[in-house]
Amino acid sequence: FSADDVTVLFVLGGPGAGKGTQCERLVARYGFSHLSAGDLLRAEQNRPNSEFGDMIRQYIRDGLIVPMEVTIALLESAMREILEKSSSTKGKFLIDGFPRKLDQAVKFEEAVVPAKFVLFFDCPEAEMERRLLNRGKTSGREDDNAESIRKRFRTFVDTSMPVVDYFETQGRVVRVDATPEPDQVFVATQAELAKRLG
Ligand code: UP5
Ligand code: MG
Repeated sequence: FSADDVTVLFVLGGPGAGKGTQCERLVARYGFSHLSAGDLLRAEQNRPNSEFGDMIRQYIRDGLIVPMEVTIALLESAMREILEKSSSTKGKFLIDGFPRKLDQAVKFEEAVVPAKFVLFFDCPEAEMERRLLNRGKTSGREDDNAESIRKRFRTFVDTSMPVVDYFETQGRVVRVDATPEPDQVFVATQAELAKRLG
C-alpha cells in the first residue's frame, strides 16, 4: 500500500479501555474502516478448517500475543478486500488492538504501510477490570474471566506499553483519557483528531 493513498491510525489501549467502542463512533463520524485485530483473530479461530484455530484460541485465553505472521496477514487481506470493494486505491483505516509488540509495529510499517499516528486510550486498570468483568456476564468472550483478564493486563504492561512508548519517543502518540463515559471520551477524541487530521 502507498502511504499517499492509505491512511492508517493504530488504536491502542489496555484491555477494556474502550477501543472498539470509540472506533465504532469514529467510523460513523469520519468514514474510517474499522479493523479490530482481535475480531479478525476470533473470526479466523472460528473459520472451519482454519489451520490456526486451536492456536489462536489458546493464545487468546492465556492473554498472549498470537505470532505476528498470522495477524498481519489477516489485517492485510482485510484492507485489500475493503479497497477492492470500494474500487479505489484510497482508504482510511483504524487498526484497533494492533501492534501489541514492538517487532509487530516495525514489521507492519515496513511491509504494509506506515501509520499516521497512534490513538492511545488511557484508562486505569481498575476501571478496565470493572468493564471487562461486567461485559463478561454476557459477551461469551473466552477471555472475559478474572484469570484471563489478569493475564491480559500483564501482557499489556510488559509487552504492549513499550509499543506506545516507542511511538511516543517519535512524537506520534495522541493520548486520550478513556476513563469518563463514552460520549465524553468521544468528544475528547474528536478534539484531538481535529488537531491532527485537520
Ligand atoms: N465501555 C467502553 N467504553 C466505556 C466507557 N467509556 N465507560 C464505561 N464503559 C465503557 O469496551 C469494553 C467494555 O467496556 C464494553 O462492555 C463497553 O461497553 C464498555 P470495548 O470498547 O470493547 O473495549 P476494548 O478496548 O475494545 O476492549 P477489548 O476487550 O476488545 O480489548 P483487548 O485489547 O483485550 O481485546 P482484543 O480483541 O483487541 O484482543 C484480544 C486478544 O487477541 C489479545 O489478548 C491477544 O491474545 C489477541 N490479539 C493478538 O494476539 N494480536 C493482536 O494484534 C490483537 C489481539
Ligand atoms: Mg476491542
